Amino acid sequence: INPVKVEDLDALIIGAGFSGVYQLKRLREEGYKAKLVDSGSSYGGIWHWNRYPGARVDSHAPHYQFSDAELWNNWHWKQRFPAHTELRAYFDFVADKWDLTKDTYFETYISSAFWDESQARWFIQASDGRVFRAQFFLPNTGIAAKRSFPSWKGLSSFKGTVIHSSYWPHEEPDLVGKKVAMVGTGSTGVQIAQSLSTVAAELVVFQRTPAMAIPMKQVDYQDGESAMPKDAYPEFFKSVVDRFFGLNFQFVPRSTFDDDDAKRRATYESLWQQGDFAFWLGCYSDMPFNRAANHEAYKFWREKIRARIHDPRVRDMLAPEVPPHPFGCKRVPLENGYYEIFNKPNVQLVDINHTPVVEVTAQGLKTTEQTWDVDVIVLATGFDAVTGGLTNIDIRGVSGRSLREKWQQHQGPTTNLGISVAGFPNMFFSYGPQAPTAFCNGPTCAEFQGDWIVGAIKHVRDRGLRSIVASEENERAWGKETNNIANATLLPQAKSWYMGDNIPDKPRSSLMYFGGVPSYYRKLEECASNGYAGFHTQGVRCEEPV
Ligand code: NA7
Repeated sequence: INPVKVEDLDALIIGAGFSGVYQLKRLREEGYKAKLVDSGSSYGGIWHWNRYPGARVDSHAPHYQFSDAELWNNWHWKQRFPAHTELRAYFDFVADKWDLTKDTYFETYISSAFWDESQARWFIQASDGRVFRAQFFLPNTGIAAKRSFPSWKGLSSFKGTVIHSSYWPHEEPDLVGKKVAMVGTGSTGVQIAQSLSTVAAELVVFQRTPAMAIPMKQVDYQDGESAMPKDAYPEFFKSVVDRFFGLNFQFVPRSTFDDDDAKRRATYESLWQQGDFAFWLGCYSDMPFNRAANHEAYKFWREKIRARIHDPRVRDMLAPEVPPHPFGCKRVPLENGYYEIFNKPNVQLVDINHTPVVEVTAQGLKTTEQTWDVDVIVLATGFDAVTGGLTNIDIRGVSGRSLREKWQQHQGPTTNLGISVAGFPNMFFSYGPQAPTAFCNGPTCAEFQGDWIVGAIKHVRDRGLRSIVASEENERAWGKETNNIANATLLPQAKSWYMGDNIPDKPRSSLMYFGGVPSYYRKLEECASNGYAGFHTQGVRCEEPV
């Protein structure tokens, strides 16, 4: 290492999304020297990258923002579910208000990080050769930092354009009048298909598993209008950690079959009319656990969806009689007219579960049944979710042990409280594995996990300690608890990224803590108030490195 290039810091934070931005602000408030790096060129994290047509957040305003009054008093959302452009504008506004740019390095990709025990410092290397030496390493890489591509033969020989959803060109490609193949029907595919159906001459949607999407019910706000009076915001933001998903949904406090047919139907109908995630996250309390209860919800969903599709063959493909998995056990997309696009003459649906893609030719996609010649292939094929951003970096802890290898050996991620890994001192992440993460409103998790992380850092610094790290014992217990909770639900009955199923050879384990935000939040609080129980600290302040 060339010492000239080493920058000394208290903390190096990766990721200019909600988590990283919040940690930079908080650490600086506490007087620490921290820097934020991101491989992208603007703030927003996932919103920097996800700029495909139709990209918008599925968590509604006013939840999806920071709780700082200085921000929300001066920011007015234009829509209940803001688009990526508005979200990036919000991040720029935050960066300005919080004066973030002087401590941010964009276009800086961190390729490796190793813990030097003798100095009790992380050495963190960027791919351009720069090195940061920091006591604390905070990789907030998010859930979607590593793209997933199909392994089809011939993809590179395609003569047209291939675009992954999260690598959409900043110069918007002109798709007017083009023939477009779009692969994948998760939340991303649903949004892209809705948008492209209005511009492409032909849009062919390649579906492996039908999405069980529900109506978003977008709302446009007039100037200054908000879903809630702003004087209610302070109480509201305090209460988000008491909500299961950090969002304002509560399960119906009854079981599905406690209600007779008429009452159950009325309940479903009212949830459906609310739109948003109400029919998923606010449904009967046994829906995530009981197959019969779940199927009842599926039948209602199916009836609603089928009524919107004209062609009986397409109806069966999009909303089959036998569900491919229990309702809500894969991420439920929110849609705005998704099902109606399949009534349009320029949109076709191909079931690649029955007729798989065999190869990509110079002209397009070839399935076992037909060749589809197109100008553009859009891949909405997802991510090595939750863990991919971390395992992409060569992170080495005590005795040079690799995080990637540790998680491979353990057949899945290992953490204590979804925030720290045994053997990797002074390293914390927010919105990562074995935390509520995708089952928690992003800014909610970013704030309370961020506060906990800053608290742990202060604990170490104020006592003149060298380091803090999860204990192996607590890590095992947390892994067990996380997986036990998942196994008590129907979630493992779906092949989803929640369980690592979407990536070939990725070990199957629960990538998230499904016990809800309130319970998780209490556990973090208890741990901190008990002197970071379950974590080892090492005494004696390290000498300043020479
Ligand atoms: P998802 O939810 O992982 O969806 C990816 C979609 O792509 C899904 O329909 C997959 O089908 C399909 N897919 C993936 N690989 C292939 C291959 N090889 N062949 C055919 N089809 C494939 O990613 P999204 O980007 O939609 O959403 C990610 C999350 O970001 C989202 O849930 C939000 O939380 C934010 P499958 O269902 O596996 O059969």
